[in-house]
Amino acid sequence: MIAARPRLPLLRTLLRPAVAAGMAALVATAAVGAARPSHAAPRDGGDEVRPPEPDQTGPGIGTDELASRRRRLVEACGRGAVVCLIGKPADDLEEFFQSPDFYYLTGITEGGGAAALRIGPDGAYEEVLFLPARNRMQEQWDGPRLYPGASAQRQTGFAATAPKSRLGATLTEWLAGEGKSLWVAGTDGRTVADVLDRALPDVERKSARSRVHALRQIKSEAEVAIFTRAVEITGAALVEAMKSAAPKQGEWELEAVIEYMFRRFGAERFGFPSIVGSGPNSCVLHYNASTRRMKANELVVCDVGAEYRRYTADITRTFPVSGKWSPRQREIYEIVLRAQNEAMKAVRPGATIRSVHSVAQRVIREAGHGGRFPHGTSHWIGLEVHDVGDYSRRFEPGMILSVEPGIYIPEENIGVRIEDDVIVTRDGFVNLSEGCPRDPDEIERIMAEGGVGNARVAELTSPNARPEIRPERPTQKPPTRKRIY
Ligand SMILES: [Mn+2]
Repeated sequence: MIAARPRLPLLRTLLRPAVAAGMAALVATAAVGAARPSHAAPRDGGDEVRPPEPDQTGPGIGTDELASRRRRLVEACGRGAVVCLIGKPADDLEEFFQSPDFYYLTGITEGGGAAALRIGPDGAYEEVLFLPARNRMQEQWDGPRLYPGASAQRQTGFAATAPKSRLGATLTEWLAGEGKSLWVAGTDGRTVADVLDRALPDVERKSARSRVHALRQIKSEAEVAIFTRAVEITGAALVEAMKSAAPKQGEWELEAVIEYMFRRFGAERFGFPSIVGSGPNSCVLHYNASTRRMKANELVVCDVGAEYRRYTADITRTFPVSGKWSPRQREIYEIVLRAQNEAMKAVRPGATIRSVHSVAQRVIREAGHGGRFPHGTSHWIGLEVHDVGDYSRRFEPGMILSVEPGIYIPEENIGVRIEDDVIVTRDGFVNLSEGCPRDPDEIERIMAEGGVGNARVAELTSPNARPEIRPERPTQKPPTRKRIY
């Protein structure tokens, strides 16, 4: 997916797809980690319940790593900092999706939580997780949820938990004395205001947002493992799309193949609405209606990303609907491929998004298509498809970015974009999506095979005519039924 210019920080929120209601009731697998035994609910006080076990076979993030992120945040805020993290409020009517910052720091996917963090007077790190009190009536509707107690401590790795109603009192106590300041991170500003205005109407607060985002920019090994899975799934989906594509097929069918593959390999959902644009739609950068039938001799651009454990991949492949490039399509494709390869080679510590972009621009300009590359080459990727963080920050090992040049020629119905996800290493980069073919000959070979989208399925048997909603009115009155009771 292409980063809009100017960048829209809310894009991800606006694009957020439907979230299965059940997800809200789960603490992320990532957060729960492997340390938890997979059977028998713990018996704290005899009646404690916990959310059902999510699938834990894939990579995850341990509670130790989450705790160290929180601690690093407090340290980054400086001496005397008290940090308040606020999650999205619980809401059973709207689809729930946890704030990425709060999720990054706590691993909690449920609503209504908050946390207080500080370096205590004795120099030791302290933290408390605040949760809504248990509501058994609500559990009948939403299933078990986190509530204050030993079970939540175990699941989240927080050293202490307390009822949400104690948040204000705890912060007030921690902020007493000289040289203290309240830093806030987590959900959007309005929610923060709602919560803190009630708890601490007179305390001045500072935003810890940019500090959280700076942490999020450098991915840990565990994050890279999760992200790599998201990339692998997305690559497999694109290969299946290449195999499945055929003239007369609907864009929606190709989109369904891709999204089926996401789910088949355990991705929770797509990280952004899939872009599957054929012919004229290949030139529409954020086309996602997918309502057109593809024609032979056209290209189709598939810009898609599986979301796995909340991390989203973002890969684009362009291929000929009929499985064979026309000479002109191949010519344009090879320019974009060259621009992408050259731009990737510029990825190394110390480089910037701007410097990578200028390489891609130069290759495309020198090939005579300077005015046909209207978007940026790169954006950060992670928990959000257009991930947070300073876009002018020099590359450091562990940063993940897209490299996605494109050329669009609407008058020829030719739009080509190629996008891969690369990670900055100590001495250069690794293309994490290398496994998804880009070579035009290899794409032709793959497309000669059939895919899941070509499988024979039962035909619909209903007649094409508009079905009768109501039988014709009888000309005679029906006989009156005898009342039998
Ligand atoms: Mn992208």
